[in-house]
Amino acid sequence: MIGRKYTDLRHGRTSAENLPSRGRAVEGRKLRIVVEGNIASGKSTLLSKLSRINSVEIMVEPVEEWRNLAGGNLIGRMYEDAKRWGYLFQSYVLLTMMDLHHKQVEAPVAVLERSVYSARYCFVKNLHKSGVMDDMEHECYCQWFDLVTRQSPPQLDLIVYLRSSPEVCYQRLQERGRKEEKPVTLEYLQALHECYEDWLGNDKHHSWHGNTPVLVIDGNEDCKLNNTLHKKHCSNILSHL
Ligand code: UDP
Ligand code: D5M
Ligand code: MG
Repeated sequence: MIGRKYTDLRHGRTSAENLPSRGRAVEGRKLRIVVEGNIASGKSTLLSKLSRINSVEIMVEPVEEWRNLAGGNLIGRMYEDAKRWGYLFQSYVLLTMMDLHHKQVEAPVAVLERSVYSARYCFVKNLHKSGVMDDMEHECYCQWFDLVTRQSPPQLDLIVYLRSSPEVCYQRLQERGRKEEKPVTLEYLQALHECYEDWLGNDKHHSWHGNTPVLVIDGNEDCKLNNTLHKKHCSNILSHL
């Protein structure tokens, strides 16, 4: 459990001096949380609320880098033709996300949007399962993944799974209106949802990553209709450290 003052979000800001000293939050040790969930489940929106806490620094997914690689829009190409660009995209996600995992931050708590693990256990798994990524590409990706994560293991102290239904995600995705995401179908979101459920839906602690605790949050509730919702989520997250 983290210090009481630290979790007090009434004023939207707390002090970095109130370092936690129990549980995973041992004084002096910086903590890393990853927020996971389907496309348009509400991760970035939740992160922007978490960023209002002084002791927290957020790191959003490097979508802008994926949009601009040597002048080309790699994520756009991946959505247009995943068979041609899927492997290259995943290899760039691995590179950019590993960079994010190992970025040094000043704040006691860093919150990342997604991780190399969801790339592998949800997106890549789905690409392979659906036959878009062939066996050789998959094998090569997995060998790279195993090598880099073994040599530089990402620190994970808590996984927050924002569980939103595929239907809710689809509606939010359309409202968000990113042009690259036009090809995204409800079926694709359903397939990813299944992968997320297989990966994080059942465990309270994740055995594959040193028993990292998994906190599941209902993402279907709409923060635009309930302005205290994020305060509740933020307190809940910090109380699990
Ligand atoms: N959104 C919403 N209600 C919520 C959370 C998010 O309407 O409770 C909207 C948000 O404004 C955005 C879209 O849903 O237009 C997707 O949210 P976000 O980008 O945070 O999702 P992510 O893809 O990062 O999970
Ligand atoms: O994720 C941002 C966008 O990036 C969204 O269109 C999904 C896509 N994305 C993120 N990671 C991957 C991987 N590993 N493979 C394929 N597509 C990916 P958002 O959830 O909207 O914040
Ligand atoms: Mg996002």
